[in-house]
Amino acid sequence: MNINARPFAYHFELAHTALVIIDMQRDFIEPGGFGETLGNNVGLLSAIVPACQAVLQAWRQAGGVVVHTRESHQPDLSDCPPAKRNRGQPLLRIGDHGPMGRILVAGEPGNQIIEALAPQPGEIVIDKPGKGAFYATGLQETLQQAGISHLIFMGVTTEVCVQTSMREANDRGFECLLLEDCTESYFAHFKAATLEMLCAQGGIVGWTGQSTALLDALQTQPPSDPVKP
Ligand code: TIU
Repeated sequence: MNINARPFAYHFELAHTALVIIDMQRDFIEPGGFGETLGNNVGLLSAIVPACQAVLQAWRQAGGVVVHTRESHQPDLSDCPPAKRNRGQPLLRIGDHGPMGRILVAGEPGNQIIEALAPQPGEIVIDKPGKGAFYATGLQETLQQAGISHLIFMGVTTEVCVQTSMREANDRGFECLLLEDCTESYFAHFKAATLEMLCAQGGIVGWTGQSTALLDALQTQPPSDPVKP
């Protein structure tokens, strides 16, 4: 399939492409979680949920591989370096008790992916202690075993976990597309700058494009059996 994108058309084959949804968790999108403790207006991020839902539904219908990530730490915080926990002056630190449970800790209510984008059985779920989806996870091996060479990204936040993950993926040889209307930041100018820099210099990190272009391409694709991860 070919879809319109920046800096030029993005080509992918469904059987070798995964939809990667970065950190669409209550901790970043709802009040009382990690994003808000850092001083951010978390209300800004929910605007992308309908577009993400439309892509996820179409991708599932087409039978494509889906990867969900969660930024999360073990309850004993053994995977949270002090440099991360002690940074800045948040209202609550990672591991502290908040209104949605312990901040950014695996298994807590706030650490779950929002209901609208909840993983389905058979989809890959990656708990990651860093901002990038490849650091200290088995994601690279999982994708290689599934024959995946292309990644289509959605999620939050554009300039932190999404950009870090896309850069890690690009360095590992994956061909990456970021859906512009399916990613969001707490800072509009950071989102705009990130989109611009990722696809500059002939696609130095990868491609960016609109979800409608992907949806149109998927509609012309005959339904297939789900691709097994
Ligand atoms: N603070 C911020 O913008 N983002 C994060 O801490 N994590 C993610 O982007 N997921």
